[in-house]
Amino acid sequence: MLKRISALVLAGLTAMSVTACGGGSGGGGGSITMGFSQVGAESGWRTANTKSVQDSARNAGITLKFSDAQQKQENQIKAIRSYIQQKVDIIAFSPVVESGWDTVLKEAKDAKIPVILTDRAVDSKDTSLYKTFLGSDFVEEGKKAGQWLVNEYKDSKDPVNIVELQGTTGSAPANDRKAGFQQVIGADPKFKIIASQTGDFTRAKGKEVMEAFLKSNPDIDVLYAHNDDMGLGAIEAIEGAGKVPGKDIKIITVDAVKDGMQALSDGKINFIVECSPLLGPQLMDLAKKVIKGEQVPARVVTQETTFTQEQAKQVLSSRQY
Ligand code: GYE
Repeated sequence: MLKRISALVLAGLTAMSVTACGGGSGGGGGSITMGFSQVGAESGWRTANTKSVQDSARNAGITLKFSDAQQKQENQIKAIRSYIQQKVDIIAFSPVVESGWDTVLKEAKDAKIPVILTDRAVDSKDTSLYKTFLGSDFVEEGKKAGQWLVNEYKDSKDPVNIVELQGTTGSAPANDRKAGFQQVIGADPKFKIIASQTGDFTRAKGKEVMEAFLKSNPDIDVLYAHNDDMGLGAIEAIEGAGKVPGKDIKIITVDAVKDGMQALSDGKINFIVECSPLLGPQLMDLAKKVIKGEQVPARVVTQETTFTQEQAKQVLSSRQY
Protein backbone atom coordinates (compact mmCIF):
# COMPACT_ATOMS: atom_id res chain seq x y z
CA MET A 1 0.00 0.00 0.00
CA LEU A 2 2.64 2.47 1.09
CA LYS A 3 4.62 1.54 -1.95
CA ARG A 4 1.66 2.27 -4.18
CA ILE A 5 1.07 5.66 -2.60
CA SER A 6 4.66 6.71 -2.94
CA ALA A 7 4.63 5.53 -6.54
CA LEU A 8 1.58 7.70 -7.13
CA VAL A 9 3.20 10.69 -5.41
CA LEU A 10 6.29 10.17 -7.48
CA ALA A 11 4.27 9.99 -10.66
CA GLY A 12 2.48 13.18 -9.66
CA LEU A 13 5.74 14.96 -8.96
CA THR A 14 7.22 13.85 -12.25
CA ALA A 15 4.14 15.09 -14.08
CA MET A 16 4.50 18.43 -12.28
CA SER A 17 8.13 18.84 -13.13
CA VAL A 18 7.41 17.94 -16.75
CA THR A 19 4.82 20.72 -16.92
CA ALA A 20 7.13 23.13 -15.14
CA CYS A 21 9.94 22.72 -17.59
CA GLY A 22 7.84 22.45 -20.71
CA GLY A 23 8.07 18.82 -21.68
CA GLY A 24 11.69 18.07 -20.97
CA SER A 25 13.47 15.72 -18.63
CA GLY A 26 13.85 17.74 -15.50
CA GLY A 27 15.17 21.05 -16.83
CA GLY A 28 13.70 23.05 -13.97
CA GLY A 29 16.22 21.53 -11.60
CA GLY A 30 19.91 20.85 -11.95
CA SER A 31 20.54 19.45 -15.33
CA ILE A 32 19.35 20.79 -18.66
CA THR A 33 19.70 18.84 -21.88
CA MET A 34 20.02 20.81 -25.11
CA GLY A 35 19.80 19.30 -28.58
CA PHE A 36 21.87 21.37 -31.01
CA SER A 37 21.79 20.90 -34.78
CA GLN A 38 24.78 22.56 -36.44
CA VAL A 39 24.95 23.43 -40.16
CA GLY A 40 28.23 21.65 -40.81
CA ALA A 41 31.93 22.53 -40.85
CA GLU A 42 32.21 24.70 -43.95
CA SER A 43 34.33 27.54 -42.64
CA GLY A 44 36.65 28.86 -39.94
CA TRP A 45 33.65 30.74 -38.59
CA ARG A 46 31.67 27.52 -38.21
CA THR A 47 34.53 25.72 -36.44
CA ALA A 48 34.81 28.58 -33.95
CA ASN A 49 31.04 28.61 -33.48
CA THR A 50 30.90 24.88 -32.74
CA LYS A 51 33.68 25.21 -30.21
CA SER A 52 31.95 28.16 -28.56
CA VAL A 53 28.67 26.24 -28.22
CA GLN A 54 30.38 23.11 -26.86
CA ASP A 55 32.62 24.98 -24.40
CA SER A 56 29.82 27.16 -23.09
CA ALA A 57 27.47 24.22 -22.60
CA ARG A 58 30.15 22.54 -20.50
CA ASN A 59 30.76 25.72 -18.48
CA ALA A 60 27.03 26.24 -17.93
CA GLY A 61 26.52 22.63 -16.81
CA ILE A 62 24.22 21.95 -19.75
CA THR A 63 24.26 18.48 -21.33
CA LEU A 64 24.70 18.98 -25.07
CA LYS A 65 23.51 16.58 -27.74
CA PHE A 66 25.30 17.83 -30.83
CA SER A 67 24.83 16.86 -34.46
CA ASP A 68 26.43 18.06 -37.69
CA ALA A 69 24.00 18.29 -40.64
CA GLN A 70 26.68 18.45 -43.34
CA GLN A 71 24.87 21.34 -45.07
CA LYS A 72 21.65 19.35 -45.53
CA GLN A 73 18.29 20.60 -44.33
CA GLU A 74 16.91 17.04 -44.27
CA ASN A 75 19.61 16.07 -41.79
CA GLN A 76 18.69 19.01 -39.57
CA ILE A 77 15.02 18.03 -39.66
CA LYS A 78 15.96 14.46 -38.73
CA ALA A 79 18.12 15.68 -35.85
CA ILE A 80 15.35 17.93 -34.52
CA ARG A 81 12.84 15.06 -34.71
CA SER A 82 15.20 12.81 -32.80
CA TYR A 83 15.68 15.51 -30.11
CA ILE A 84 11.91 15.72 -29.79
CA GLN A 85 11.73 11.94 -29.38
CA GLN A 86 14.49 12.02 -26.77
CA LYS A 87 12.51 14.69 -24.89
CA VAL A 88 15.40 17.12 -24.55
CA ASP A 89 14.62 20.25 -22.53
CA ILE A 90 15.43 22.68 -25.31
CA ILE A 91 16.43 22.62 -28.97
CA ALA A 92 18.79 25.12 -30.58
CA PHE A 93 19.83 25.13 -34.21
CA SER A 94 21.42 27.15 -36.94
CA PRO A 95 19.15 26.68 -39.96
CA VAL A 96 21.12 26.00 -43.13
CA VAL A 97 18.50 27.74 -45.29
CA GLU A 98 15.67 30.12 -44.39
CA SER A 99 12.63 28.29 -45.79
CA GLY A 100 10.84 25.03 -45.03
CA TRP A 101 10.90 24.79 -41.23
CA ASP A 102 7.25 25.24 -40.25
CA THR A 103 6.31 21.56 -40.00
CA VAL A 104 9.17 20.42 -37.78
CA LEU A 105 9.00 23.56 -35.63
CA LYS A 106 5.30 22.89 -35.12
CA GLU A 107 6.17 19.35 -33.99
CA ALA A 108 8.55 20.76 -31.37
CA LYS A 109 5.93 23.25 -30.22
CA ASP A 110 3.29 20.52 -29.91
CA ALA A 111 5.76 18.50 -27.82
CA LYS A 112 6.24 21.65 -25.68
CA ILE A 113 9.97 21.76 -26.34
CA PRO A 114 11.16 25.35 -26.76
CA VAL A 115 13.39 26.22 -29.73
CA ILE A 116 16.09 28.88 -30.01
CA LEU A 117 17.42 29.93 -33.41
CA THR A 118 21.12 30.68 -33.32
CA ASP A 119 23.19 32.41 -35.97
CA ARG A 120 20.74 32.08 -38.90
CA ALA A 121 17.07 32.97 -39.22
CA VAL A 122 14.05 31.14 -40.67
CA ASP A 123 11.34 32.83 -42.75
CA SER A 124 8.39 31.24 -40.90
CA LYS A 125 5.48 33.69 -40.58
CA ASP A 126 4.51 32.17 -37.22
CA THR A 127 7.10 33.56 -34.81
CA SER A 128 5.58 31.60 -31.91
CA LEU A 129 7.40 28.57 -33.35
CA TYR A 130 10.62 29.71 -31.66
CA LYS A 131 11.43 31.63 -28.50
CA THR A 132 14.18 33.91 -29.74
CA PHE A 133 16.72 34.41 -32.50
CA LEU A 134 20.32 35.06 -31.43
CA GLY A 135 22.75 36.17 -34.12
CA SER A 136 24.15 38.91 -36.32
CA ASP A 137 22.33 41.45 -38.45
CA PHE A 138 23.47 40.23 -41.88
CA VAL A 139 21.80 43.07 -43.80
CA GLU A 140 23.81 45.50 -41.70
CA GLU A 141 26.99 43.55 -42.50
CA GLY A 142 26.26 43.83 -46.24
CA LYS A 143 25.68 47.56 -45.83
CA LYS A 144 29.00 48.02 -44.04
CA ALA A 145 30.76 46.25 -46.92
CA GLY A 146 28.99 48.53 -49.41
CA GLN A 147 29.79 51.68 -47.44
CA TRP A 148 33.49 50.90 -47.45
CA LEU A 149 33.38 50.51 -51.23
CA VAL A 150 31.44 53.74 -51.78
CA ASN A 151 33.99 55.57 -49.69
CA GLU A 152 36.97 53.91 -51.37
CA TYR A 153 35.81 55.04 -54.82
CA LYS A 154 34.29 58.37 -53.83
CA ASP A 155 36.66 60.41 -56.02
CA SER A 156 36.32 58.23 -59.10
CA LYS A 157 33.81 58.57 -61.91
CA ASP A 158 34.88 55.40 -63.76
CA PRO A 159 32.79 52.24 -63.63
CA VAL A 160 33.70 49.84 -60.81
CA ASN A 161 33.36 46.19 -61.86
CA ILE A 162 32.46 43.97 -58.95
CA VAL A 163 32.27 40.18 -58.72
CA GLU A 164 30.41 38.60 -55.82
CA LEU A 165 30.94 35.22 -54.15
CA GLN A 166 27.70 34.41 -52.38
CA GLY A 167 27.30 32.14 -49.37
CA THR A 168 25.14 28.99 -49.32
CA THR A 169 22.17 29.47 -51.63
CA GLY A 170 19.00 30.23 -49.68
CA SER A 171 20.79 30.86 -46.38
CA ALA A 172 20.00 33.97 -44.36
CA PRO A 173 23.59 35.33 -44.48
CA ALA A 174 23.79 34.92 -48.27
CA ASN A 175 20.40 36.54 -48.86
CA ASP A 176 20.95 39.40 -46.44
CA ARG A 177 24.61 40.17 -47.15
CA LYS A 178 23.71 40.46 -50.82
CA ALA A 179 20.68 42.65 -50.12
CA GLY A 180 22.46 45.04 -47.73
CA PHE A 181 25.43 45.49 -50.08
CA GLN A 182 23.13 46.08 -53.06
CA GLN A 183 21.10 48.68 -51.13
CA VAL A 184 24.18 50.80 -50.53
CA ILE A 185 26.02 50.49 -53.85
CA GLY A 186 22.75 50.64 -55.83
CA ALA A 187 22.58 54.39 -55.16
CA ASP A 188 25.44 55.00 -57.63
CA PRO A 189 25.24 53.46 -61.13
CA LYS A 190 29.03 53.37 -61.52
CA PHE A 191 29.05 50.28 -59.29
CA LYS A 192 28.29 47.22 -61.41
CA ILE A 193 28.04 43.64 -60.19
CA ILE A 194 29.27 41.91 -63.34
CA ALA A 195 29.14 38.35 -61.95
CA SER A 196 27.62 36.78 -58.83
CA GLN A 197 27.59 33.13 -57.90
CA THR A 198 27.57 30.92 -54.82
CA GLY A 199 30.85 29.64 -53.41
CA ASP A 200 29.05 27.66 -50.66
CA PHE A 201 31.01 29.53 -47.95
CA THR A 202 34.03 27.25 -48.59
CA ARG A 203 37.62 27.94 -49.66
CA ALA A 204 37.62 25.27 -52.36
CA LYS A 205 34.47 26.54 -54.04
CA GLY A 206 35.56 30.16 -53.63
CA LYS A 207 38.74 29.37 -55.52
CA GLU A 208 36.94 27.43 -58.24
CA VAL A 209 34.31 30.09 -58.89
CA MET A 210 36.87 32.91 -58.82
CA GLU A 211 38.92 31.06 -61.45
CA ALA A 212 35.84 30.98 -63.67
CA PHE A 213 35.12 34.68 -62.99
CA LEU A 214 38.70 35.59 -63.96
CA LYS A 215 38.48 33.63 -67.20
CA SER A 216 35.29 35.27 -68.38
CA ASN A 217 35.91 38.80 -67.06
CA PRO A 218 39.24 40.43 -67.91
CA ASP A 219 38.44 43.63 -66.03
CA ILE A 220 37.52 42.89 -62.40
CA ASP A 221 38.13 45.76 -59.94
CA VAL A 222 36.57 44.38 -56.76
CA LEU A 223 35.66 41.06 -55.18
CA TYR A 224 32.95 40.98 -52.52
CA ALA A 225 32.98 37.57 -50.79
CA HIS A 226 30.28 36.74 -48.23
CA ASN A 227 32.89 35.14 -45.96
CA ASP A 228 36.66 35.05 -45.36
CA ASP A 229 37.06 31.45 -46.48
CA MET A 230 35.73 32.09 -49.98
CA GLY A 231 37.88 35.23 -50.14
CA LEU A 232 40.95 33.20 -49.16
CA GLY A 233 40.21 30.63 -51.86
CA ALA A 234 39.73 33.46 -54.37
CA ILE A 235 43.11 34.95 -53.42
CA GLU A 236 44.75 31.72 -54.61
CA ALA A 237 42.84 31.98 -57.90
CA ILE A 238 43.84 35.64 -58.35
CA GLU A 239 47.51 34.91 -57.64
CA GLY A 240 47.29 31.92 -59.97
CA ALA A 241 46.10 34.25 -62.71
CA GLY A 242 49.17 36.46 -62.16
CA LYS A 243 47.30 39.31 -60.46
CA VAL A 244 47.93 40.92 -57.08
CA PRO A 245 45.09 40.48 -54.57
CA GLY A 246 44.38 43.67 -52.62
CA LYS A 247 45.90 45.82 -55.41
CA ASP A 248 44.82 44.69 -58.90
CA ILE A 249 41.61 43.41 -57.40
CA LYS A 250 40.35 44.88 -54.12
CA ILE A 251 38.76 42.39 -51.76
CA ILE A 252 36.05 42.81 -49.14
CA THR A 253 34.99 39.85 -46.97
CA VAL A 254 32.86 39.12 -43.90
CA ASP A 255 33.67 37.22 -40.62
CA ALA A 256 37.14 38.31 -39.44
CA VAL A 257 38.46 34.86 -38.54
CA LYS A 258 42.22 34.60 -37.90
CA ASP A 259 43.22 33.56 -41.42
CA GLY A 260 41.14 36.36 -42.86
CA MET A 261 42.68 38.89 -40.48
CA GLN A 262 46.15 37.63 -41.39
CA ALA A 263 45.43 38.18 -45.12
CA LEU A 264 44.05 41.64 -44.27
CA SER A 265 47.24 42.53 -42.35
CA ASP A 266 49.30 41.22 -45.28
CA GLY A 267 47.45 43.55 -47.65
CA LYS A 268 45.75 40.79 -49.64
CA ILE A 269 42.29 41.65 -48.36
CA ASN A 270 41.28 45.33 -48.12
CA PHE A 271 38.40 45.35 -45.64
CA ILE A 272 36.62 42.85 -43.38
CA VAL A 273 33.21 43.19 -41.77
CA GLU A 274 33.22 41.32 -38.48
CA CYS A 275 30.65 38.58 -37.74
CA SER A 276 31.12 36.99 -34.34
CA PRO A 277 30.84 33.19 -34.02
CA LEU A 278 31.15 33.32 -30.22
CA LEU A 279 27.45 32.83 -29.58
CA GLY A 280 27.77 30.04 -27.02
CA PRO A 281 27.67 31.97 -23.72
CA GLN A 282 24.61 34.02 -24.74
CA LEU A 283 22.89 30.91 -26.08
CA MET A 284 23.29 29.07 -22.76
CA ASP A 285 22.02 32.10 -20.79
CA LEU A 286 18.97 32.36 -23.03
CA ALA A 287 18.33 28.62 -22.75
CA LYS A 288 18.36 28.77 -18.95
CA LYS A 289 15.96 31.71 -18.93
CA VAL A 290 13.57 30.10 -21.41
CA ILE A 291 13.48 26.91 -19.35
CA LYS A 292 12.78 28.86 -16.16
CA GLY A 293 9.87 30.48 -17.99
CA GLU A 294 11.47 33.94 -17.92
CA GLN A 295 10.75 36.45 -20.66
CA VAL A 296 13.53 36.75 -23.27
CA PRO A 297 13.79 39.30 -26.09
CA ALA A 298 12.47 38.02 -29.43
CA ARG A 299 15.72 39.08 -31.12
CA VAL A 300 19.25 39.27 -29.68
CA VAL A 301 21.69 40.96 -32.06
CA THR A 302 25.43 40.32 -31.81
CA GLN A 303 27.72 43.34 -31.39
CA GLU A 304 30.23 43.66 -34.23
CA THR A 305 32.74 45.97 -35.83
CA THR A 306 34.77 46.30 -39.05
CA PHE A 307 38.53 46.13 -39.77
CA THR A 308 40.84 48.02 -42.12
CA GLN A 309 44.36 46.71 -42.85
CA GLU A 310 45.86 48.95 -40.14
CA GLN A 311 43.29 47.89 -37.55
CA ALA A 312 43.85 44.23 -38.38
CA LYS A 313 47.59 44.56 -37.70
CA GLN A 314 46.84 45.94 -34.24
CA VAL A 315 44.43 43.23 -33.12
CA LEU A 316 45.75 40.18 -34.98
CA SER A 317 47.69 38.67 -32.08
CA SER A 318 44.73 38.89 -29.70
CA ARG A 319 42.11 37.38 -32.01
CA GLN A 320 40.36 34.44 -30.30
CA TYR A 321 39.30 32.61 -33.43
O1 GYE B 1 29.62 34.01 -42.09
C1 GYE B 1 30.15 31.79 -42.73
C2 GYE B 1 29.58 30.53 -42.25
O2 GYE B 1 26.00 31.79 -40.74
C3 GYE B 1 27.16 33.74 -40.07
O3 GYE B 1 28.21 30.81 -42.05
C4 GYE B 1 27.27 32.34 -40.54
C5 GYE B 1 28.07 32.17 -41.80
C6 GYE B 1 29.49 32.69 -41.76
O4 GYE B 1 29.89 29.46 -42.95
O5 GYE B 1 31.53 31.78 -42.68
